[in-house]
Amino acid sequence: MSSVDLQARIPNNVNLNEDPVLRRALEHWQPKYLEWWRDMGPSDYREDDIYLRTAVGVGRGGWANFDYVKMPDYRWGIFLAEPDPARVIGFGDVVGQPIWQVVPGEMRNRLRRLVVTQADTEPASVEQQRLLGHTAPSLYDLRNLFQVNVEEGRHLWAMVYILHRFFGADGRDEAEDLLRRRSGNADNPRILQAFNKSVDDWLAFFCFTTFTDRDGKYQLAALAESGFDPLARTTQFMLTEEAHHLSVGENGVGRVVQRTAELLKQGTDPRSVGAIPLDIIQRYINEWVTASSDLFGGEDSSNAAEAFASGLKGRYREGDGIYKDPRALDQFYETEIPEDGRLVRKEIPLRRAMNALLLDSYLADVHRIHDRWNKTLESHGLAERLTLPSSRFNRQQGVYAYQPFNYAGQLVAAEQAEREMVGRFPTREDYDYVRSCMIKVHERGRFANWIAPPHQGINNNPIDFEYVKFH
Ligand code: BYC
Repeated sequence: MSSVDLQARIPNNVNLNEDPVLRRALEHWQPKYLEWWRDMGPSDYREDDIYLRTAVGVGRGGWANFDYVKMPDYRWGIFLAEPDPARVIGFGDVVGQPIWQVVPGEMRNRLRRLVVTQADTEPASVEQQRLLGHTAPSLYDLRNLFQVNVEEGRHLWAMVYILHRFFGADGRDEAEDLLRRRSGNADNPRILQAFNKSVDDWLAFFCFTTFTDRDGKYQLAALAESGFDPLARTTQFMLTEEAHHLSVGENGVGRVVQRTAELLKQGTDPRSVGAIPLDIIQRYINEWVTASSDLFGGEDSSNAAEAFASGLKGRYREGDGIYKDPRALDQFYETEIPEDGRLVRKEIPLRRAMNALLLDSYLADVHRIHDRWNKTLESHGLAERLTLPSSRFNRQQGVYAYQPFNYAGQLVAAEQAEREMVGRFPTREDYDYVRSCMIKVHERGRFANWIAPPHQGINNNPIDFEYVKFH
């Protein structure tokens, strides 16, 4: 059991006090992080007391503490899941070999790239969401936004620890760059496309936390299988926090759907009362599910094959022993790929299809959520249903990128494909309308008219709990 030091300047369970060089390096990075948080973290609300959970350990059942905290005083710490002394590498060419506590030299560059890509998404999301506090539909939602934000900040710390501890001067340079790139900046953007998109309203935020954070869940789960044990353990613990972010998204969109369904059932046009019509919700879903699918990279990828072969990144739930061959050799992933204007059946060697496999697991999860939202429509006696586009539609990465697919995933003529795009994504008017609905609500237990209250509060508190105390 590693001991947890909560009194240290940087709370941690990685024995920072026994490694003064590392501790000093991280303490040197800390004020730069705080400066970034001040400039790029949530705008305003600095003096307010937010009812937040803070990670204080990694033990089962008791890892977090809930209390009022001013966000700049949040205790961002470094926590790795408990080591498993029996663990061996579970996949790839190195299956069955001991896990590594340091980075094998030949894997350094590949691993650094994976860690930096993961790390970069964390501050990016905070930057994307920085203005949303001004239009929160309730205290409950305002608190959830800030909870997500501070924990994405902690996830940045989790990755920066790995960079500082295992990648020397290169890692320290990368950690600095993580605070320099900016979401949406033309000259110095974030690495992955979806993290440069704007998230200017709460429907976009809920779609982001449903679809983009969910990519985080699957990527972290794949890294949690890593033969590089510190990365596996840090991502395992990140997943514990991530679950809440996903529920904020899934329930958030669900509550918007519910409110719209209630209005439609009583014969009220949502637009007449500042709520959000289903067709706009549908267009937001189309936008975010397609952009988030691109985050899995190409379906046929030599990068992914090498990361798998070398034991750096496994499949979803690899450690549960659900795959028949942990080496993934002599097997193929069957798919259809466009060639010369038609779809051709193709067998991709399984190792090269690791991104496709992860995307499939992700999309199965997305379909489950979408079914749940449709159940809400059904239970209100409505005939309308939300849909999900084919995973080939509107892709910018991988084998389907920029190919003329319709919404259902059929290859069509270029002009028809262009026509298919019309009406599928939010228009300027949609964004303007949704933004016009975003009126902040600060009274306890009250919710904006475009969203239903949640079923329960946070940490067994009532829904009308004072989740934010303003000063
Ligand atoms: N945008 O071989 P390919 C989260 C690049 S979210 C831009 O097809 P690969 C979170 C790729 O880098 C989870 N570039 O795919 C959520 C490569 O470039 P190079 C984040 C892209 O490399 C919400 C080239 O295209 N974690 O945690 O196997 C809030 C060919 O790539 C994109 C990770 O992503 C793109 N969408 O896979 C907060 C895990 N896609 O090498 C947090 C770590 C691909 O030719 N990252 N490219 O210059 C990875 O595992 C991999 O880097 C990727 C890409 C899955 C992203």
